[in-house]
Amino acid sequence: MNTVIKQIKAREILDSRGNPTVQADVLLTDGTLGRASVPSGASTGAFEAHELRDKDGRYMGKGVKTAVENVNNIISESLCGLSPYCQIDIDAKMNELDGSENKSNLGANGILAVSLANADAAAKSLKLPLYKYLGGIYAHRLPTPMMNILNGGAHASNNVDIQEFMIMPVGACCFQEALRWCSEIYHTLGNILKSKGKSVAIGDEGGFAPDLSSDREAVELIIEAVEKAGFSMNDVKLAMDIASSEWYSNGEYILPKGKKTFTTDKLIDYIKELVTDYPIFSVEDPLSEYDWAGWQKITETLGDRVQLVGDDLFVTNRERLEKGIEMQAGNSVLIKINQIGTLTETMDTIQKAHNAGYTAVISHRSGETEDVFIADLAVAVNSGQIKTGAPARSDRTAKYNRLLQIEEELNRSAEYGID
Ligand code: 2PG
Ligand code: MG
Repeated sequence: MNTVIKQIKAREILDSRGNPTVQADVLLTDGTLGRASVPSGASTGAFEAHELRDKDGRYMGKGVKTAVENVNNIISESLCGLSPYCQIDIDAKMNELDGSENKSNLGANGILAVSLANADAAAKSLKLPLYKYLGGIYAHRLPTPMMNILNGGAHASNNVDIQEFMIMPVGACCFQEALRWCSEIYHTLGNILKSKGKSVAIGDEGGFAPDLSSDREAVELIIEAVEKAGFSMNDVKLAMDIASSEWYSNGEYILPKGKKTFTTDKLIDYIKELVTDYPIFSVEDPLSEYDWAGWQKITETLGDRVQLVGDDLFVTNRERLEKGIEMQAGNSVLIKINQIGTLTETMDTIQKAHNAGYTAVISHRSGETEDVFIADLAVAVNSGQIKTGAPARSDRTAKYNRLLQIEEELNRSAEYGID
């Protein structure tokens, strides 16, 4: 007898910030249970798929009971009886049921939970690890982590305006070594901050969140930590998420904490100085999701020297990415599954990026759960890069720990890093 979906059940659970989010179970007729939980952003892009929140008295309005009910009634009724192996059909069916441009009727949070739980169930029922089910025989590349070890912006209550300062252990031989390097650098940074009398409190993604005098101080502290931990800046590169959409208002960039204002040109000049002075490999959201002309300009100026990643700009959306490719805006896309809301559309955007010579960086959200789907996805599509926070806090380390398991399982066929 053919295996089909027998039952779908969603529930409201908590994410790493203590806010509600959706978890879904997909049960198959062969007894297999697939499960997935959905993350949630703080610095969300204006063009993301709609995260449905109840906006009532529960959980300060952040409850997701309506999204859960939509799964348990509308989605469940229409998907039960379908084959779990036809992911494209299942995702298309949910989009059809929703009927909106941005999944605002049923909620992208509910839809995504089912989409991912279905893939999990399908993989388990075929007795395949998820990365192999999603990626096939050529899924073998362990990603270079982009580890956010110093947090600012909307992810921390310190005075730092840039949201993320990250390290990338590009010179490590394998993922296991890369993870160790990052952990040693992270702890060394903590000790340096303590010795300078600075706070070692952490932000939403597990990185330290001290008050600092400038962005340069943040970068220099990290370089000091890398070198003190015994590594060279040839082997460990830096990355930043400027998250500048958060600053954009009426054509200007107004930094809320530093109370500075930049025009597009001045912000490009400033980023150019940082990239010239420090070993920075990647800059995410240097300009706003509305500033297409600025993106073209920065890509023309820096695109051959540095990876320019569109997060809020592209929101994992194929059409926005196509526009960027056409306009030569950026050279990389950040992939966040809940920005677009189904696995099919996520894979579609990744393929589009790769075909156009753009890199695709698989990413967590600042609000996460213990779900490790993105670790398997990163290997499945041979992305070469993953951004999933500091080597601290289980919501972040769960993904890194899953990558350790995958590397062990792939054994000699595993390759590490950016291709
Ligand atoms: C980002 C993310 C993840 P958020 O801007 O890249 O680091 O943050 O989930 O808050 O959008
Ligand atoms: Mg970002």
